[in-house]
Amino acid sequence: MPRGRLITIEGLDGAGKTTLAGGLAEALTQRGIEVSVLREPGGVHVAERLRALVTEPGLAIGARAEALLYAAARAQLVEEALDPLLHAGSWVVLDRFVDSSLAYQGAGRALGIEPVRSINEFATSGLSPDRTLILTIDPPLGRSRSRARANPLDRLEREDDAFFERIARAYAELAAAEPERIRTIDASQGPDQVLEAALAAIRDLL
Ligand code: Z5A
Repeated sequence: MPRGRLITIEGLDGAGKTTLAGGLAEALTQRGIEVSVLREPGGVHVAERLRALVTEPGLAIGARAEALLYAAARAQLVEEALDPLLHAGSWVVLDRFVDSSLAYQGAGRALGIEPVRSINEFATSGLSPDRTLILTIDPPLGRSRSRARANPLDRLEREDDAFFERIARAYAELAAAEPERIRTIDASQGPDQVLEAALAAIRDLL
């Protein structure tokens, strides 16, 4: 049984990651590929509990504790869902993964990319995506899309513009450093164009 493929989707809030994950899974299913869609933080029971904790608006959580909470949720997801699915030959479309921690905690919280990378190496036992699609969007456009939804803003969504600008810059640097794994897609386009660009970016894996 060949190992499945891990496709991760990254980008700022409101970039359209969840929308793309659904569209991509549908397109892969139509091609006869078995695919699961999961999200971070979350995807399995313990990680969903950690998600509720780490996104709760009223909590004061230090930057290091925040990075470790995201890494703990990820460790559980890898052990309980990602490894078994990939070993069983299933593809996984994952809404956020390690690059989110590098960008949000490493750059946004200014903990540094390398320390955050190292706790995540431990959390994931070095699991790396076969392809990562970063949806690029101007922070104000992403914010306006997020705010158009009925949900109240979570703990991180309440941060200022400079926080999100640091994250956008970090994503651009990560993409430049690993062009084979990471492809960027202009997320200011409509959902159909974004899906088309995503399919083009994973064509070599199909
Ligand atoms: N976080 C972190 O700090 N460190 C980590 O390691 C991880 C996460 C894993 C929760 O993540 C928070 O955790 C997040 C980052 C942090 N907080 N912040 N800030 P999340 O992924 O659950 O939250 P999110 O990024 O805020 O998700 P989101 O707002 O749902 O955004 P999205 O998935 O990218 O967008 P969407 O839900 O697909 O679309 C948003 C709206 O735009 C919706 O109305 C769509 O219909 C619309 N949309 C989507 N695509 C388009 C296009 N192409 N054109 C026009 N309109 C569109």
